[in-house]
Amino acid sequence: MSEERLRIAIQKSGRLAEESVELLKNCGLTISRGRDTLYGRVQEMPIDVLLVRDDDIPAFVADGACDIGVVGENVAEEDRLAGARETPAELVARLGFSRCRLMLAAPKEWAWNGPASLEGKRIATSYPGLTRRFLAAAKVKATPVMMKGSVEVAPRLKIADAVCDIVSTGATLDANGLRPVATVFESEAVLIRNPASFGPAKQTIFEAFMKRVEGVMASREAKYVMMNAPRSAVPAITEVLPGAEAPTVLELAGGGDRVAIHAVCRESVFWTTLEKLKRLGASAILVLPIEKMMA
Ligand code: PRT
Ligand code: ZN
Repeated sequence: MSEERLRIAIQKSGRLAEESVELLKNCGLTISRGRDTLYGRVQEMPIDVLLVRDDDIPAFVADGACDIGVVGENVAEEDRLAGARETPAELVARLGFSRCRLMLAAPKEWAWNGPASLEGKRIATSYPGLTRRFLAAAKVKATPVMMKGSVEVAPRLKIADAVCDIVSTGATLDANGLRPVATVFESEAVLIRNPASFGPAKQTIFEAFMKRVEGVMASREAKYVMMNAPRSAVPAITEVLPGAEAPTVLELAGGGDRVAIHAVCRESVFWTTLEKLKRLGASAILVLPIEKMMA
């Protein structure tokens, strides 16, 4: 009997590709690719990787060609709204990379008076579902015009009056005489899964994989913080440490009033946090990255 393997779809090349591979790498997984450029095999766990176009990922996952996939939430949500599938793929985790916004943008010369300015207009977009949902919520009647790419040129070509497109820095809109006027959807890379239940073997692989993904996500922001401080300041210091559980308090050699405090902070540690610690009497403060974490 052939060994059961979990199949994950990731983008072959593009804005998600590098960080998707990086995520697997941080999970301790290396992809070996033979001559087949579509298919990779993970050595460390029974996982196969399918390298495809991002637009195909929701369908592959929903239909079971793949068990899980990494895709932009914008693409996953648009697929869900299209309603073409009986049971669309399910979102299982937000991955914190490829952050962007789907935004409405209008010619710079327009006097923008809120979404009502779009009444009766044509809006070029690759995301008609998300655009329609926004317009319906804003009670505006406008027509999305589907375009697969180069959406930003539509107003100049008189194909549409405005656009609804992905924005990251805003440079593309600016270069085309457009300005962002409203956010329709905030997106980041997400992990999606097939909605059907996996068999027990696959479920075990999936859970082990997810434990690693969660570990990677948790350790990304997390820091190990160490300092010396007066024993009496321990409760106040614990309050200041962002997202820390009960810290470890250790005696310092030579005794005295001061102790060493060690804590794992699960949220970003900023300079302002260090300044607060200092004011509470802490000294020799060290903030270290955490490579791996498992609850
Ligand atoms: O070939 P394939 O079909 O796999 O890839 P693709 O070309 O369809 O997608 P790709 O690689 O461009 O984007 C994949 C995902 O990355 C998207 O679905 C988003 O979730 C996310 N993402 C993040 C972006 C951007 N940032 C982005 N800036 N997707 C597209 N853009 C485009 C946008 O469409 C516009 O043309 O970049 C331009 C705007 O960028 P700024 O920086 O000028 O604002
Ligand atoms: Zn695409």
